[in-house]
Order: sequence, then structure tokens, then C-alpha cells
Amino acid sequence: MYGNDFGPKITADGDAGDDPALLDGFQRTLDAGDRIEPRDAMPAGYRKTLIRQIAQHAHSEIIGMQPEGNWITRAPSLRRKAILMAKVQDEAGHGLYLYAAAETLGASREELLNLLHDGKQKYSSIFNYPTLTWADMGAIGWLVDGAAIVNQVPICRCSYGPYARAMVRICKEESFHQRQGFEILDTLSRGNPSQHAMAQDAIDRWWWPSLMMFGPPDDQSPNSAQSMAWGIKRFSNDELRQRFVDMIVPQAKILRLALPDPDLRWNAETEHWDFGPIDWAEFFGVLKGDGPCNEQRIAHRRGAHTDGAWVREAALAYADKHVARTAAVA
Ligand code: BYC
Repeated sequence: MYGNDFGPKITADGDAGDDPALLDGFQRTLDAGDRIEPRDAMPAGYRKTLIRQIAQHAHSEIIGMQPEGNWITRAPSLRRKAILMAKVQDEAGHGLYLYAAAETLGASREELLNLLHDGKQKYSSIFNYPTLTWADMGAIGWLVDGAAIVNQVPICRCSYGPYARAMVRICKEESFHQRQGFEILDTLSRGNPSQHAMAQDAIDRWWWPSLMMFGPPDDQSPNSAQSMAWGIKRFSNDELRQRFVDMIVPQAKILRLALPDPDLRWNAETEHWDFGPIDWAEFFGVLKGDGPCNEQRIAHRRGAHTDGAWVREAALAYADKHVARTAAVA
């Protein structure tokens, strides 16, 4: 049950259509900085954009379990294994909150998973890269979860209530994830020369893909302007990317690891770190399905879904039995 999620729906599908009074109510809610809730009338495009973004976000969380899940059996100690298992489980939980948020907009989890499995919805480009060494667990935590935090903290103020509220808890967990990644790298960086080199190699491979996570440059981002006007996005892709670089550079110094960008330098005028050009051809190639692990990730996801069919069937049978028993008692 959400804040104002009671009473009859305003229109049959909940969309404002072109009814000026409903559209005006929607706009006034946005202008006042209040939240749009599931039963509020909303423009069809707002609903569609949210379903697209929340679904992509949910898919990223569950596909994102794969690169790290790959290292659970090979973690270097029991402590590391327990931490990594907890982190991967958190990601499953994030997927769950997000699919639940999308359900409040009328898109079922089943429908969204089918779209993912059929290649009709995206997930984050970052999860199409392989995890080759243990240091990659550090790089994912520090850089990938670091980028996720920078991107997601503003979504806690997103105009759509269920998405914003889901994000509050997710961000708390992401902060812990980033710290564990930093701690893995810090340990390796202080270790012997080959451990330090392993950490550096991971940073060399994950740095540029992490910058790509923020999405295309603003002048090639078709959704940004409308999403910002609707309060779904609070900052542009480039603004958040810059914020991430500014946050990471001093942390890399503490880790005694180098960022693989010869153009990285402090700009005293802008008071930001300038960085070199991003290979957008690589990014768009990964989006098209040509990344190193795209096929593997989707094949594994489809297989997990098929293997899990009996769990869904058992849960549904149990729910049906529960409903029948409750009805018999009443
Ligand atoms: N990868 O107009 P734009 C995590 C797509 S999970 C793939 O700028 P928008 C974690 C974009 O969707 C992190 N696709 O789009 C989990 C759009 O697609 P359509 C996931 C990308 O939506 C486990 C098209 O390109 N975080 O952290 O305004 C373990 C044009 O782009 C990417 C979220 O999902 C990309 N990197 O902005 C560890 C956060 N970038 O229209 C960690 C929520 C863009 O062709 N999402 N596209 O279907 C957002 O904030 C926004 O959707 C984006 C893109 C900033 C990603």
C-alpha cells in the first residue's frame, strides 16, 4: 500500500490521456515537488518511460549477479566468500524491489522478464564484461557500485514514489558494496607486487566501461530532456559522469592505483577533473549485443529462468491452496 494508493482509479487505465484537468493535476504535483503515486493519473509517456527505466534497472541488478557469482566458489577466504554471497543476494533483492515498483505501473514481472529474455529490453552495458581475476570483485565494488551510487542517489528524489522509495534502501546497500570493493583493492594494493599488479589490471579494464554506465553523452541522449522535465532524472548523464570522476580520483590516490587515462588532470577553472575521450563506438557496440559477454549473460539468464520454473509453479500452487483454505474457513 502506497501513501495515497486508495480510492477508485481516476481513469480506466490510470493515464491522464489529454484531459486538461488530469494533466494539470499531474503537473501541479510535480511543481510542488510531491510524489506521483500508483493511482494518480499520469501521462502515458511518463508511465512508459518509468516502466522502461525501472525494468532496465531491475534487469541490470539480476544480470549483475552473474559476473560476481562467478567468483563465489573461488573467493580467497571464508570471510571473502560470505561477504560476496551476501552482496550477490543483495542484488537479487534490489531486482525484487524494482520489479515490484514496475508492477505498480501495471507491468508484471513475468512480462518484463520475457522482454529481457527476448532481447527487447536492455540491461546495463557494464555487465557484458568478463570477471577475470579476484581483483575484479574489488573493481566492481569500487567502480561499478560507486557509479551506481552516484547515478542512484538522485533517483531517491525521483517524482514517482515507489521507485524513489525502493532506491533509498538500494543506495544504503550499494554504499556497503562500494566499501567492500575498496577494501578488497586496498588489501591487494598493499600486498606483494603481483597482487598490486592484479589490482591495477582490474582498474585498467573496468575504468572506461564504468564511465559508460552513465549512458551516452547528453547531446546523444534521446530520453534525458523529457525524463528531467518529469523529475525522473534529476541530473544529466554527463553531469553524473563528471561527479563520479571527481569522487573517484582522490580515492584512487589513497589506493595507490592509477586510473588509465593520460588526459586526466585537475581543471582549476571548472574545479573538476578533466578526462579523456570515451570510446562511444565500444559502448554502442555493447548495447547492440557485441560486448564480450552479451550472449553468455542472456543464455545463462534464460537457463536460470527455465531451471526455476518448478519453484514458481510450487509457489503458485501453495498460494492457490492458501486462498482455497481461507475461502473454506470464511
Ligand atoms: N547500458 O537517453 P538515454 C548496478 C540506454 S545496476 C545499457 O541517456 P536514459 C549493479 C538507455 O536505456 C546499474 N543501456 O537513456 C547491479 C536508452 O535505451 P532505449 C543500473 C544504456 O534512460 C549489480 C538509450 O541507451 N542502473 O549498479 O535517460 C551489481 C539512450 O540513453 C546505458 C540503472 O539502471 C547503459 N549503461 O538514461 C553491481 C539506473 N545507458 O531508450 C551493480 C537507472 C543508456 O533505447 N537508470 N542506455 O531503450 C538510469 O539512470 C538511466 O536509465 C540511464 C540512461 C542513466 C542508465
